[in-house]
Amino acid sequence: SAATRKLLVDVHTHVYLPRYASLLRSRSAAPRILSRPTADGAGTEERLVILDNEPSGGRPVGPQYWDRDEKIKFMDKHGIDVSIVSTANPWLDFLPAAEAPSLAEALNADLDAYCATAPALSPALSRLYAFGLLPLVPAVPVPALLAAVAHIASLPRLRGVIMGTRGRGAGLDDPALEPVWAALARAGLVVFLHPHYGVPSSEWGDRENGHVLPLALGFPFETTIATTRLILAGVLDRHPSLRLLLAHAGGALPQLSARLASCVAHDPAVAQRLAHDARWYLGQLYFDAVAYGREELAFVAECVGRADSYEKGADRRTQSAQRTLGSSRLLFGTDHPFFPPLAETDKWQSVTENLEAIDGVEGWSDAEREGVRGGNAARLFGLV
Ligand code: 5CU
Repeated sequence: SAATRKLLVDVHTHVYLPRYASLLRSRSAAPRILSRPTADGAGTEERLVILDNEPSGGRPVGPQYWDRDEKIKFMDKHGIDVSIVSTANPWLDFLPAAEAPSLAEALNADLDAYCATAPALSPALSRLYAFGLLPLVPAVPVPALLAAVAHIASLPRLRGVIMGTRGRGAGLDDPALEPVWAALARAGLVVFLHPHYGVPSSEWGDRENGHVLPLALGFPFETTIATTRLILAGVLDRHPSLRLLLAHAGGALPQLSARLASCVAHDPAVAQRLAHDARWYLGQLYFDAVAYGREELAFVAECVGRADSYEKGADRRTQSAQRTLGSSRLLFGTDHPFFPPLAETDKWQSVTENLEAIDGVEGWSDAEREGVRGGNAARLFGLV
């Protein structure tokens, strides 16, 4: 039965719901959806332009972003049992504070309906759950954010929130967010932290590299900086039950965590603010497994599994216990509908690469692989 079968759960999969796509179509500046003649002049095509200076006139966009049947077809094609969908970037970031709360409320209700009316796996298990949206824009009153958290927590298919890196405009170390972290932790909502802005385009030089540098490097660097600032502000010390899921396997944070710990240790003003060695915080986080390589997954799991061993007086875990602990924080994702195949194929390479990476990590047991494929998500999101 669906309850006992080992589930494949996709925690990184996006939508632009029809209400959101209409908003993007109504705009004349990024983020927007524009319509233009096709190259052969025979018709029109829609393009998604979500960044200023976006190369190549944006990217193709179509029903795979808003049509739920397309999401289910994609899931069926890849054997995905359950998806936790999230609105794709840039969420509501560009809206005025007067408009964002009501649109967040409407989109969160839309998301719950999108999930609730989909075919279910069993009476107790839907195929679709979602991360809601908070109206995180400059000058939005904190009570409006708290009302959005309460609304999301009341919607049965919404199990978390997706959040960009800017918070209310001042980043995730903004003290104004304190009550929001507290409310999210209390409600047990998972916070999916996702990039949008990358690093300044002036860093990418004059050579035409399409979307490669902003997506491959800019996105994960942005996540790395935002999460580091949140850690250094003591958010995880004050809210130990906050569950934070980092996009793209945490970007460069695992690779840089020992350097971060060393820099903190050499800066007493920062070190005295933190309750733990900087590496410890990795063990408090969750990471999507959207890394495309087995070595990368193994490395993240190793850093996470060892995270608390740097504390003074820490017990030494065996290597295999560290591996189990580390892999328990990794969760399969696809990034659908981004990274579609360029030619007609059966399965999407961006999906098969991530599944092969999970299968290929040396030393993981079957149980550890099953955890990353779906068991960890089932526990984190309360699916079973
Ligand atoms: O890699 C990704 O997650 C994405 C995304 O979410 N949005 C986007 O514009 N491109 C890639």
